[in-house]
Amino acid sequence: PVSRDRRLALLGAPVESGASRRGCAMGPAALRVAEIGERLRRLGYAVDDHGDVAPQPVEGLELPGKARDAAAIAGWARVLAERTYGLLQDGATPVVLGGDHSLAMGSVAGVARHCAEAGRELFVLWLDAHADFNTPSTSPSGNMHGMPVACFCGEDGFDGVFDDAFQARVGPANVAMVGVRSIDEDERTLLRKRGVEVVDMRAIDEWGVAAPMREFLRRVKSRNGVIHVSLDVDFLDPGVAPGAGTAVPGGATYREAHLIMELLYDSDRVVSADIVELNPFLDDRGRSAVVLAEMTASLFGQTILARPARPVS
Ligand code: EXY
Ligand code: MN
Ligand code: MN
Ligand code: MN
Repeated sequence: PVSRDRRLALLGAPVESGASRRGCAMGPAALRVAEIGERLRRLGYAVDDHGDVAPQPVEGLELPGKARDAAAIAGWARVLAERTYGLLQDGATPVVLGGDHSLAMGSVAGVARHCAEAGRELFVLWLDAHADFNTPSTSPSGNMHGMPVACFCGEDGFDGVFDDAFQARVGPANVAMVGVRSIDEDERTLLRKRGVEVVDMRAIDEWGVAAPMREFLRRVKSRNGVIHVSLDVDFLDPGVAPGAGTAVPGGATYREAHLIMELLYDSDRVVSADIVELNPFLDDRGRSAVVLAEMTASLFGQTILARPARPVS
């Protein structure tokens, strides 16, 4: 059985200027109303809610190309890198509550630094309708929530976001994207060039989620790696989770999403997570907040099925 004597650390990051629409700043509050902490405590974990972080003040950062509000986004990224790194160094499991997906520039930077220092290979599982692999020079919108993966994979165009302490990167081959169904042209070219694994919704419809997930987990295990899970609400079908600012039809079903979480829990290799892009202003009576809170509980061992979870072969 997978240990539950870990301490889980909730960290709110009410950032929204990376997104195209306002509203994600209310995400952490909505996830707390959905009892995300209490659900995890009921599973037996010690859960510390550290409240919401405040961004570092950053003056005059200009990124070449289109990157709206780059200085402010960098301010959030820097504080999140420091905090997630510190929590992992203290032996806790950070769960960052967003806020828009630009926050992952910071959370993953912190996890990557910890893993580099601990000599553990880091893999990132990106659950999203989008690849978030744009750079300031490829982005069609300049919205930085479409850029975090390119940033932590070390693509050009993000100089100055972090100081020297947080230069650790994730290799593009160590990123697996699941649920993708909306990619920009230049983004697609860059993804191919870098060899990022993209399990799009077509692949899920043909193979289901279990086969690609088992392959990913086998690779992680073969490298004795650890996993950072980044869950974007728009990974789910909008019918399941309407509270998304960049919703795309044809997303993961409720069960496909839960199965991914259950397989991740069985792997016992998840060291950190982001739960992002929830926009309560667009939600339907908190439905999406509850689904995300349930998904997080599944990620840490709550099974909604009768039989006990079987270990991944
Ligand atoms: N690819 C589009 C862009 O870069 O503007 C849309 C990105 C949406 C990103 C959301 C967080 O997943
Ligand atoms: Mn995203
Ligand atoms: Mn998305
Ligand atoms: Mn399907």
